[in-house]
Amino acid sequence: MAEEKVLEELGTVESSEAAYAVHWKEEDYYHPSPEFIGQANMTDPGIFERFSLENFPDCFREYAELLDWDQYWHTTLDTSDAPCWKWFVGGRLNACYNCVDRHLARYKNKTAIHFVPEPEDEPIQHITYQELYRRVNEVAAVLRDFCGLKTGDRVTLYLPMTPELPITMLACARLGVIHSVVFAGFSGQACGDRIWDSESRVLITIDGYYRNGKLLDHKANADVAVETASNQNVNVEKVLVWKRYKDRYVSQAPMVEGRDYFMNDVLKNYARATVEPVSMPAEGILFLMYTSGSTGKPKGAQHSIGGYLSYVAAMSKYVQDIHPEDVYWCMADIGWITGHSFIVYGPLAVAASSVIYEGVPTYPDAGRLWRIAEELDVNIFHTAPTTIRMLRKAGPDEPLKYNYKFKHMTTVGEPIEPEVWKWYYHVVGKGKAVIVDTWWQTETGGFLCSTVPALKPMKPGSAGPGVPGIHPVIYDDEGNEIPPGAGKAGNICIRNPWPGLMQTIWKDRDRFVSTYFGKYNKDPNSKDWRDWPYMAGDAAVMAADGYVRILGRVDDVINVAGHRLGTKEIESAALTVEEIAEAAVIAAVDELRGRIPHLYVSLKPGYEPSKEIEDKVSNAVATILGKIARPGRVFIVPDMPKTRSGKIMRRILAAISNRGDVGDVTTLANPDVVEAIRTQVQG
Ligand code: 6R9
Repeated sequence: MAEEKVLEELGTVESSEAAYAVHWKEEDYYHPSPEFIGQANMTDPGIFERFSLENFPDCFREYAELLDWDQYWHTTLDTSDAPCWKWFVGGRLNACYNCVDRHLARYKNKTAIHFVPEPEDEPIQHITYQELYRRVNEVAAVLRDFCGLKTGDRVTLYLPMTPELPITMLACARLGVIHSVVFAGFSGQACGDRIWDSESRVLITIDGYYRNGKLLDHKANADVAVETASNQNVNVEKVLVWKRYKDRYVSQAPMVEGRDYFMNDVLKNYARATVEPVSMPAEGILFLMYTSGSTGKPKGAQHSIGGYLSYVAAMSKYVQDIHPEDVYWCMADIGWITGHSFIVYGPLAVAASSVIYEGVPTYPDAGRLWRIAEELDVNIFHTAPTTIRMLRKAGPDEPLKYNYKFKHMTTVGEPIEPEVWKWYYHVVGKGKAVIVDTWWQTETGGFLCSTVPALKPMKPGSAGPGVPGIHPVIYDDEGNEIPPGAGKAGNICIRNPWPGLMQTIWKDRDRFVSTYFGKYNKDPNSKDWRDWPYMAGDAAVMAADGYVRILGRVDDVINVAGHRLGTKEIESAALTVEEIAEAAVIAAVDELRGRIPHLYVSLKPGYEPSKEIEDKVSNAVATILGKIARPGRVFIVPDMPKTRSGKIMRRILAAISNRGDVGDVTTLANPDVVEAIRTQVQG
């Protein structure tokens, strides 16, 4: 294991060379049961032929036809502004209509959302499609008539896992208002920076919510967000505050006169209001989703309406195999892309009954999830390796005590170790459910690599081949293809555009082009999509069968428990502490969370290392970026290992944290410090 982990690690942090050899044992295939195949949405092997590159781009009409259009498109793919691809040009539709209104004829009494509060004594809410329709319309009326929002405006939603979040998102989509959802676990400051970048005049939040047995005061964070934005000259005019309980306000933060309004009160004036869904161009903007990049500034991935919704609807139907009769539960947070695509837009577009759970998976005990699954008769389950590892540790035999029955399970967010995959398969899935390991990104809207479950066998630890319409390729640093089965890792790219790919980075086209296309584009003036492979930023290996195994990030983004954190963001936060001179963060392998940040800092002259300084640094990171970014360890070191040009060698620090080989250090400016740090860290 050690060798594989270290190789992965070097790739995760600072890859100087894309291609390196990888050694592991090929895993055996696992096959779907005849029972699963018999009921699956996609059983036609011809789909791969239909989505071959010869049929590109017209093949993607098949996905778009899953939606209801007000007007059909005249051009499937417009490449004139390469690589900002435009899909289904000329088409018009409304995303909210497709996720709600169109289901009323057949499913109005069917549950759209099962909301499970964390406190186990609070009743589960079952929101039907009819009720969802009514609530979304009322909120849309508030946004339009009370807030004055119109098509193209941005709104920041700083909301946790309660039904108010998807309801507010859908209300925005109904009006063509662009939502930017900020994960509720992020700090107020982080939210404020995102309000600032998106120039949102309205913030929608909630007074409080439950996590791990505690009622958290969220409005207090929202106030920090508004202040942070206004310090950067973006003034939030209105803050709409949902109440976790209709009859009481659970935050200590005062409501600001003339700025803050209780959504629940305002809504009373809009009871039973209806708002016509605005017919939007396919190329309109549905939402922004901020993700960490390699510089300090988070980037707003900008997703379209027609292309995005077509793509996620198809993925929910064919890869997740969701039927309207299923009860589908994705454990991700809606504040991340997985929640946008695979709790809200994809599942609702295919008329799913979707579970939203407020709390943490192991509260109050390791049986909680399985009790929920049993009670609601969940049959499709979707979570991340970090949660699977946590559940496996907390209650390895717990699932077997409950009488639920999954037909399908998903894993997403990080590479899953084959041992963990097998526990998921045998214990959580009881050996009956298929697993799809879906590799994709905030930027890509929906899945890139995964098996189509009735058509391809599973292989533990491998995501699978490209989904229909996605053609992955592995390049070395020089742009040569590494053939399948070569046993060498490289940069995974996608040869072709697809409708789910983001349109650009909000207000930063140059960054979009250089980050995702800069390395392998041969001619910046080309309008031919073949000249613009999309570079995902992950290192990967492709086996002879075309299955892809993802090794981790090649750029300096750390993936902690499935959440991406920019090294620069963490380091900048550490540098806000007065005593700190330099900071370097690396991804340390952690049994439970996959990766945790280890932060190495050096002090300004005149300061002595102390526990207080370590705590100060750790707290600064948690306050500025949120608890998720809190470093697992802070090491105060005498100096950073550096190249002669002064570049900090994070790779060496990663090798020390992970007890790997530091390699040749003789070319460093200060080779002696490596030994000193190793002794300090490893003892
Ligand atoms: C959907 C999501 C994207 C990064 C991605 C990769 C890692 C995601 C994975 C996976 C291995 C999988 N990643 N899914 N690695 N196997 N099935 O997670 O989006 O938050 O943008 O992260 O996550 O490194 O580049 P996002």
